[in-house]
Amino acid sequence: MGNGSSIESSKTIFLDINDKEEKIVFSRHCSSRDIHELIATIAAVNRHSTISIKDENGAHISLSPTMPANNQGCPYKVYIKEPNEPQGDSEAFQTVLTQVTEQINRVFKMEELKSELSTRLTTLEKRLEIEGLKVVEIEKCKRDISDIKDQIWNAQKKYTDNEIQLCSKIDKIKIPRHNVATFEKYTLSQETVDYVKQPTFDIWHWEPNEMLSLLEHMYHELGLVHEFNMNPITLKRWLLCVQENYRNNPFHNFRHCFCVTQMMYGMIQLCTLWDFVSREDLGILMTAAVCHDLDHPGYNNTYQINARTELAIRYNDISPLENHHCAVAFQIISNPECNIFANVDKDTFKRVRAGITMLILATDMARHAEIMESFKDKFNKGFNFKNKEHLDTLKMVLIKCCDISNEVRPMEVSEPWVDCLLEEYFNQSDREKSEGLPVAPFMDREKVTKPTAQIGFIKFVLIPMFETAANLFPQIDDVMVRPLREAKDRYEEMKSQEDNLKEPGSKAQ
Ligand code: 0WF
Ligand code: ZN
Repeated sequence: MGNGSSIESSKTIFLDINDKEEKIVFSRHCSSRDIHELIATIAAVNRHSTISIKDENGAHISLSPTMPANNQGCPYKVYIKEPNEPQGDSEAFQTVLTQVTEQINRVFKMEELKSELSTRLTTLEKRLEIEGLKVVEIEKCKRDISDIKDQIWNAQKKYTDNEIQLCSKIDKIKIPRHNVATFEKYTLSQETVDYVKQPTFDIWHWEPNEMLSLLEHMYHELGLVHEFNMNPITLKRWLLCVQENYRNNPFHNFRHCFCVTQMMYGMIQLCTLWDFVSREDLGILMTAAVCHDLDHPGYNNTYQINARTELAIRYNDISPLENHHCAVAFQIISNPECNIFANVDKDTFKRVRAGITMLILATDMARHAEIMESFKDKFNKGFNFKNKEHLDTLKMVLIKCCDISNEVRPMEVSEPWVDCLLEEYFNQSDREKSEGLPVAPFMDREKVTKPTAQIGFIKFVLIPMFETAANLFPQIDDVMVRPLREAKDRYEEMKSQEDNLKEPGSKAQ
């Protein structure tokens, strides 16, 4: 994460692979499949091989990021069973056909089971809620509900574990391997509850589980769980699933999602937004923030389009990333176990879906000028909170502000983000160079420095945007625009120091 937290959250395991000791290091937040694939790569075997590991006593160790650490010289022994040997053409074809048929059947069975269980679950939940059952019946009912939920969860897990090859890669979402029981409930102190409302909140201080608890808290505190009649356990599962579907990029990762959502929560508090917009709109703003960069691959739209990636082709070069983030968001929601909007009526769901989609698509910086002009136009004509178009542009400006708001935060919090972003940018430009694609100067490690990257961005993008928002909510000026001006001054100072260190005559651009 740029401040050493990724080092603390990594784990080292020693393995005996084919009588050779190997050391593997992985993040505690990676999936079991990531570890499986890592071992398969080291052992140079097919990634679909069965891999099991045992300790020196022969006890099986589960292959997961929570596996117990061991020591050098005392490695876990790795046992690999490769898939069947290649067969003759017609035999191989028959095997593949059988496997595909089995998988199709499994998918249909799984869908049937999910649908049947969901219907039973809804009926039971309705009876519990409406009929006012006797205590004994209620307890039985609750046990049934819990059993059914476990069955759906396990069925869904088996389904994803089967790696259905029929779906293209981008159609698959990751379902968390661990259940909500492992999503520990942190008791948040009053101090934390107050602090998380501030843009000064130190977002680096928190472990992934703590961030999940903080997000959960925000949904409860804003009255969104009540407004959308959310099942609190579904909220937990949804958050876990969202976390699992952010990748470990240097910048576009789950901590960025947390940062943007925490800033949205902070702006809602700062502007007492509940006095101006509905709870439904608050839910749209928060949920769009949570989902806005889901499954970001770490390479921007320009790369996607120039490299003619699967995403660019799928979305015809039109905001491919943002369309993808949004599609993944609704793939997650389409899973009954993670559907935080399961209990709203059809019309509400339509409005919420349209609202979230509009906001995620608005985060494409290629649309920056268009959206800002549209908002300024409405403001100049007299902003009307009752007018849907006016409200839509305001919500778009708000999510845009939050998305790129790092420099509003105190320097100790904001600066590591620039390193993370430059790391991601440099990865991209290195790849573009190696693939013979055009490279943007602000991504080129030969051309850009921290202050040069930030000065123009703060001066021409951030300050004007936050000043525009401050026209409607003047409290933004002191709390957000002022730190931006201070950040710009700081980077200008940094740049003159850099310039002074350079050889005379080689003045920076
Ligand atoms: C590094 C700099 C930059 N600085 C930020 O604080 C920040 C926050 N979000 N983003 C940021 N980029 C981007 C992530 C994805 C989209 C926005 N970048 C901006 C670029 C170097 O330089 C400019 C400057 C002005 C206009 C366009 C690019
Ligand atoms: Zn973002």
